[in-house]
Amino acid sequence: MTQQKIILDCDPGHDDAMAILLALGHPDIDLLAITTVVGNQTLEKVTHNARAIAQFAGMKNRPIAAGCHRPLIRSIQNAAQVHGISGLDGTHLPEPTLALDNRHAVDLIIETLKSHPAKTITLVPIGGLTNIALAVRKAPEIVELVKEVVLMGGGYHIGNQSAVAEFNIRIDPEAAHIVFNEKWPLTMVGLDLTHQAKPTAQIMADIAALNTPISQFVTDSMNYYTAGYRQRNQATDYAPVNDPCAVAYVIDKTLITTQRVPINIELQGQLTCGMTVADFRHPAPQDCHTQVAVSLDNPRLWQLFINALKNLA
Ligand SMILES: [Ca+2]
Repeated sequence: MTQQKIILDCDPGHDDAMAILLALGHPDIDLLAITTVVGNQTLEKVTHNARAIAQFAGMKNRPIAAGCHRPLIRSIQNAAQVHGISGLDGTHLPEPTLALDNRHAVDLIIETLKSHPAKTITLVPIGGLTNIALAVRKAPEIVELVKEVVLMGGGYHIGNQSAVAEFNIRIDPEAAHIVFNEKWPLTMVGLDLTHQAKPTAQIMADIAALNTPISQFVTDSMNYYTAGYRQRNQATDYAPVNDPCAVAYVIDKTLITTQRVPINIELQGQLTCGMTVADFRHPAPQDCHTQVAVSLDNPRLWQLFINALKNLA
């Protein structure tokens, strides 16, 4: 099977870290570059975290570049209530020595796309869309070069940052508007899908049983992430993980069912700003370039993830 080449644009973040582990550990993914963007925490913190997790997982000879330190227009909103002051609270990673690429993330994305054959690289944004929006404004020709965009963000019936808006879209809705309106094939892996991605106690036990430094990191991450989730939701199960679902879809498209539907981003609404408005009223038009992720084979997602952790051990 040919490897899928991806660029992962992220803001680690506990679930971003798990997405990086899945991308590095799965043999079907060729992770060409990691780029970072302000989101769950400041650009400085998420870039530090990306370097730390990539080094911890043994990434070599692949660039990591920092991108935008704030959204296009709006002021910065972080997710410290979910990911803590560091962005990875509750975990213990060694201080990274991995060098940061000296290019801006936007330039690294453009140059990487231009240095590979057209339509061989999938963009996987799992944070706010600021870097991707600026890349396509700076170099509009990348629309034709990208194989597809598979992003974690949004939700067609649900929000988390507000009643109807998801965090990654809500923090930079103008950037999301740009990205969703370019004519590249785009899959929105939103909250409707990712809320199905909850590990069971048995899955968490299977991860712990790997008994490696990386499995310990995942256990610490999930314990921290789940404690906040249980408190906020008065729940007793494990927190769902968002970002790994986008990587999993690139690895195996049979894990997730999708529906083609036009999607646009609300920019004006006092109550609805950042909503990913999906129009399900009619069959999708022939030229519809967007689709939403609908249902997940959750046991297979976790099997994929555990296998990736084994490969990294
Ligand atoms: Ca993220």
